[in-house]
This record gives sequence, C-alpha cells and structure tokens, in this order.
Amino acid sequence: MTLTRRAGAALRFAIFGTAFVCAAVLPSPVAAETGAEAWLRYSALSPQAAKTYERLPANTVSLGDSLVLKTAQQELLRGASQMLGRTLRVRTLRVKTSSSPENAIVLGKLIELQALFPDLHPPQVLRADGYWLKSTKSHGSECLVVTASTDRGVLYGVFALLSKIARGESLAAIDITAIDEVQQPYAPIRWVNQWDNLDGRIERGYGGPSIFFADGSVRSDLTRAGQYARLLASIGINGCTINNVNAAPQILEDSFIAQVSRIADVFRPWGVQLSLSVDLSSPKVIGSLDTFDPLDPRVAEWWRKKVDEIYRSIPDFGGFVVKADSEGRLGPSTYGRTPADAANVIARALKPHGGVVFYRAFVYNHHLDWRDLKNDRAKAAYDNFHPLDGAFDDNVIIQIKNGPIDFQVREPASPLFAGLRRTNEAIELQVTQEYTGQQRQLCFLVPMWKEVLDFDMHIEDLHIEDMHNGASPTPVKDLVAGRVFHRPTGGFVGVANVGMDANWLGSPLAMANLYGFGRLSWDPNLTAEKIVGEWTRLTFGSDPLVNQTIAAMQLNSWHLYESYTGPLGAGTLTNILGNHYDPGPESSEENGWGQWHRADHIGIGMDRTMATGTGFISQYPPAVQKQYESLANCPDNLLLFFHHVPYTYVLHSGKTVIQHIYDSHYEGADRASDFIAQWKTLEGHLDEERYRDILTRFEYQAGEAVVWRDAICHWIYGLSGIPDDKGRVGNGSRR
Ligand code: GCV
Repeated sequence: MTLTRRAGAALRFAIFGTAFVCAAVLPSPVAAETGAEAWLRYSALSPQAAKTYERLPANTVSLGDSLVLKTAQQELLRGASQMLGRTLRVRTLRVKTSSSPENAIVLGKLIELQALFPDLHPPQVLRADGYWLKSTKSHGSECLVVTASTDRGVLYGVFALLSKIARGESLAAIDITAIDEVQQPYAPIRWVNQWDNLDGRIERGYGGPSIFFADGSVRSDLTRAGQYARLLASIGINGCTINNVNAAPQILEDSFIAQVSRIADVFRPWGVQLSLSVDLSSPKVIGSLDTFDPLDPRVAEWWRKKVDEIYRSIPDFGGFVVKADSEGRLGPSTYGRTPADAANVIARALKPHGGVVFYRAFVYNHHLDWRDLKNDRAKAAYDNFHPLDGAFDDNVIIQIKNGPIDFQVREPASPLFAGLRRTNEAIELQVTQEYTGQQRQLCFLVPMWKEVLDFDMHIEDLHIEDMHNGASPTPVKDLVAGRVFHRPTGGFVGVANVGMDANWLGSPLAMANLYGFGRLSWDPNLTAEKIVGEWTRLTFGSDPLVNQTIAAMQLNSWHLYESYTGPLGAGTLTNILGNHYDPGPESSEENGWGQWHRADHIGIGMDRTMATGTGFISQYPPAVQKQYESLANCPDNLLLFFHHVPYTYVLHSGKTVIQHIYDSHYEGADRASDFIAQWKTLEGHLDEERYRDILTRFEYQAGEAVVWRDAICHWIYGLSGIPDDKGRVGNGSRR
C-alpha cells in the first residue's frame, strides 16, 4: 500500500507486518452486574454471533499519537477482546519504500488518512466531531477506516463501531466491504452539568455522593471521574461542568484551580472539556475588590487574570456556567446591570482562549405576590432575555430550560426558544429526575424531551446562520423548539448528577435517560423507540423478551408517572417546599415561588391567557398563541397550565376535569402495579442482581402510586366537594 502525502513531500508509507504488537492490558469481562458498565458492558457475543464479524481486520493502525487517538485504539482493543474474544494486533506505521499490505482497522484524522489512501473522499464534509466509517481496499488489503476531522471524532467513530457490534447489527451493516457511514453531530455544544457541591453532596443528586469532591476538596482518587468521562464520550458528550450552578466562590481560588486541573487530566483522554460554574460575586468574595459590578474595569481585569490563570493549568478549559439573580444568588441587578453586561465581561476574558459562557435564563423572582393574579413566574425568562437579543457576545450561550417553569412532569416549550434570534442558545434538559420520581420511580424522559424538541414554533420567515461553517444565513420554514439554533454556537446541556453509586444514577433503569440525552444531543431526530431499543440491547443483552418488555415499560413510564402526579398540565402537585417528591399540592400556593396551580373550591389551573390571565401566551408566535389561548384549541394535557377552569369543565376527551383527575390517578396506580407483573415475566431472562434490584423498585413504585392517588384524590375532593362518578372518592366511596 503506497501513497503520496498531500503535504507535498513524496514520502511513502506502509503498514509494517513486522511492527511490534502492543501488549495492551485488557480488563477482564464484567463479573457482577452492578450497572457500573452501563451501556458499555461489551459482553461476549455468542460464538455464532461473533462469527458474523470474522472478516473484521485482525490488525489496527493509528495514524497519530495524540492522547485521544490512543484512547480510541485502547477502546477498540478492549471492545474486540471482550465481545469477540479477539486480540487485535497493533501495527505501527513507518516510512517504507515498498508496500506491505495488511488488513487493518485504521484510525486517524482524514487529513492523515488521505495520505495513506489518496482516493478516500468522504461523501460530505466532515464537521468537527463527525466521523466516517468506511471500508476500503488498497493494494489488495482490506481496511476499515474510522476517520474524522478531529481526533475526538475518531474516538466517537470507534464507540459507534463497538456499539454496532454490541447490538449485533446485521452482517450487511458491519460488512467491511460495504460499510460507508457518515455521522455528524447536530450541534457543537453537547454538555452535561453536575450540581456537585464541594463538600461532596449533590443538589438533586440521587446516585450517591460526588465523584469529584469530598469534604471541601477534589477527591484524591478520581477513577470514577475518568470512567464517567468514558461513558460521556461514548454518547458524544464533549463537555462537563463539574460543580453546582449554585456555585461556591472558592472554586476559583488559586489552590482550588490546581486541584480541579486533576479532574481535567482524567477527562482529557476522552475529549471531554471541563468547565466550572461560577458565582458572579467572586471578584468581591474571593478577590480583593469592593465590587463585582460587571461594568467596573477592575472587575473586568479580575476576570481576565483569573481566566488566564485557569488556562495556564487547564489549557483545554471549556468555560463557565453562570446562575445569577436567581433563587437568592447575586447577580448584575445588584448594580442595575443586565445579564448581557454580566455575561460579556466574563466572555471577553475567555474569548482569547476559546472559552464560552453559559448564562442561564433561569432568572426569576421567587418573592412574587401570589395574591396578584397577573403575576407569573413562567414569563420571567422571556421578559428578562428577549429584550437583550443581540446584546450578548458571540461566545455567550443562553442556557434555557425546556419549559418556562422548572422541569415539571409536563410543561409547554419555553417561548424563549423563538424569542432569541441573534443570540446563541442551548436547551437545558434535566437527566436527574428531580420532579419525576428521583430515580426511585421509573420515568424515561426522552419522550418528554422529544415533545419539546419537535414542537413547532410556527415561525415561517426565519433565517438561520449555518451552525457549522458560518455560511450565510439560510431560510427555514418551521422552527421547532430547542433544537433549531439561530447562531453557529448552540446545543444541548443535560443536568446529569451521577454519583458514587455503582450504577451512577441510583437505578440501572434511570441510565436510559443519560444515554438518551447524549443520543438526542447528537441527533434530535432520533425517535424515543430507537434510543430505548439501543439502550436496552446494550444494557441487558439480546434476549427479545427482555428487550421488548423493558423498552415498552420505559416508553410508557412518563405518561404513567404523569397520570398520578400531575395530570392536565397542572404541574407535579408535589411538595415544592421540601423534597420535590412527595405529594404536597398545598405547598405550591400562598407563597412567592410561583409554582401555582390556583386550585380553589370552584376550579383549578393558571389563567395564562392574553384575554383574562397573566398574558404569558403572548410570548409565543401568533400561531402558537392561537393554539393555547382558546379552550377549544388547547390540548387537554396542557389545559391547566394555560387555563383556570371549573372542575365540571368538559375536556376534549368527553370527561369532566374532576373525573379525569380521579380516573387518571386510579388508572395510574393500577398501571404502576402492572409493572410488577410485567417485570416478573423476565425472571430467569437476565442476571439475578438486576432482576431483584429492579423488582424491588417496581414494588415500591406501586406503593408510591397509591400514596399519590389517595393524597391527590382526597385533596381535590376536599376542595371541590364533587365525588367520583365511579364511587371511589367522596361520600359513600366504595374503595
Ligand atoms: C441548582 C430548581 C432546583 C434547584 C436548582 C434550580 C436551578 O429550582 O430545585 O435545586 O438549583 O432548579 O436549576 O438552578
């Protein structure tokens, strides 16, 4: 195999058949199913299935020696060894005058590869992080090329190849004489946020203590942090913010930055950039300034020096996340400044290094007067950020929660997605199930996220700058929410909150949400069915009964959880002043937090109409306003989010609101108990550890659904005085 190098030097390369074989230390196969391996179990294929891959080349060559490429090759060796029982031979590349053909899996950046295979031209431009899996022949040798424009893209390509093998994709798809697949990420920003505190606790974390911090310092053993980076890389996530958005200013102290750089070191081999949440008052609290006014030149200088110092320790540092003027955190309002003033001063410090600022749109007043029916927390993000559209520097990204309140079990898409046209945006999705069962109950969130990502905002005359090459704006017809970015820098942020628990999130089934977040960030056009199918196969193996049963349970779980915790868009009716988990509908009212459902003796729901309510609906484009403003057009599942109606109001379904609430709670509790029977059909079809663990969870969930059913039905009957038609609730109830 000979070639001419593009650079012009007439060097000739060949793969040496005699080059050394790397004595890679490969981990032993998964022993006990603790869930630690998540979707990267790489369990051994049956001999018959392994045979399907026998034409996979026996050698591997890496064109380059970067850390990430080395990781990619090690991962390939590990996967081939565990799944196929094959030890790939690692070949080195040397300059040679004559060719020595060798079948190989060749890893490397396209620019390097084209020197080796001059005829190799991808069918489309490979954008950053995108990859190309291509079979090719050269001088009689069969090669499978995994290439990309960046080393990180090559790593993603290796993970994709291994995932295909683990999922047993058909021979046609993996036939090295036929494979030709380009995958490109939809957006450049694919990050997770961890809400870890420096003392080791995690805000809204349900999977054990922090993998990064303990007792006010960075952990000495960062093994788990490295393993986490591997999991993230395997689903295309390229950034991780390691500390709580309610940030301790100490994170920016010199001594702490030195500690944090150790975490960056374990992320780096996996192409995961580290970033930090920062407190805007840091220049005053840990600096020696008497102000943190973003327009004060001393404050700008403080940020500049601090950022320079960080990059000296962490050259690939990603940037900052800012939560300000929110839930008691200080912000630019202290000095009468805007979020743009605050974001830009930090962005300008980061700009020379290529860093970005994620400024959260979660800015609201939690001391609203609940007696004023015109007040509405849902309006806050749009009210605060829409007027600033275009005022943010180009390395600022506004991070917007999927809905206008706060990760409730059902919310409409945030109108801010259509309200920022000249500003970078990222959608913030919550993987950790704060309001959706806290990993103790099953709630697969991909179907919920899809509803937002696919929601048509009805903007017809929009021009969007091409995300990836900065080309001139292209017109788009329909704007879906949260995934049509108007500017080149945009994407997805997931609040993950994994912890030290062996299975990361506290429940093996909850990991479908982390997997799903990564897959949607890569390609939001994937269906929930496809994603759950992949995840189940990777996590539980190939038994069709196991796959069908678990996938169906996951796909039904969000609607089920909604049915007994927050029907008709009323919110979760949970204890918002306490654990955000137990039923507590009274806790939403008569306080300033603004998670109101306005239930009284006559009716229930927030009137957010333009005609008589808070006017929130006016923040949407006209066609969406039309959909939500009128009772006739408003979908039942968001009715109480947008309208206050009497309990006797008749839904599109033909039921009254009160009867729907009774029925959905009783049906929900019954269906939760059906989960037990469905799970029991899997006994003997999967490992005992996970079978038992998950069974216990479903038994618990069935009990919790009854607790919710009784609490909400009792509460609403007490308010309305209207008994259940079916005699289950109210005077003379038969149950
Ligand atoms: C990190 C909700 C949560 C808070 C969280 C906040 C946020 O209010 O309950 O724990 O704070 O969202 O997203 O900033």
